[in-house]
Amino acid sequence: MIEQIDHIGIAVPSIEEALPLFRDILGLAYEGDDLVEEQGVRVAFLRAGQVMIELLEPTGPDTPVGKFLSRRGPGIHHVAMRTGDIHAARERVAGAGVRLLSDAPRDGAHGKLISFMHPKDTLGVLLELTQRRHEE
Ligand code: CMX
Repeated sequence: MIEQIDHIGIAVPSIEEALPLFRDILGLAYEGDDLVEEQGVRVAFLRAGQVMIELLEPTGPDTPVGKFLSRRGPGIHHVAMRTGDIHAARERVAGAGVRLLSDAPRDGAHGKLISFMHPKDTLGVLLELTQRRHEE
């Protein structure tokens, strides 16, 4: 059902201030940024082989990432699992009793479809299902 880890989301107060570590010191290729207004977050992608690092900067304090930062500070926010069929993946996890945080897949960065599972049902780790649009 899951093909690979798609990306690891890291919450940061400022993408601009986080970029020197990931891009300049670690040497990851910067692959652009995006504003996901629905989630209240600006994201920047850096390639680490087949997996992306997604830096997440909140657009305000009353957003999921803004609240995460104020409670915990910067750190790993979520792990995204890539699937070729997000609808089937949603049915499978929901059938196992894992709560999904939306009634249907939502639009994520770079035109992907995404769905989050509740971290209370996934061992404290916020897990995201993600499907690239062209695979629909
Ligand atoms: N990882 C693990 N646990 C998390 C978490 C995270 N990223 N975010 C919140 N939690 C935990 C909190 O620690 C808290 O636990 P306790 O009750 O034990 O203290 C609990 O979840 C509730 O946290 P909260 O701050 O009160 O936040 P809410 O209940 O309002 O929301 C959640 C929590 C997960 C439902 C919400 O953050 C959410 O909907 N997240 C999914 C959307 C999202 O994160 N979008 C940004 C990324 C966008 C993208 O990648 O495109």
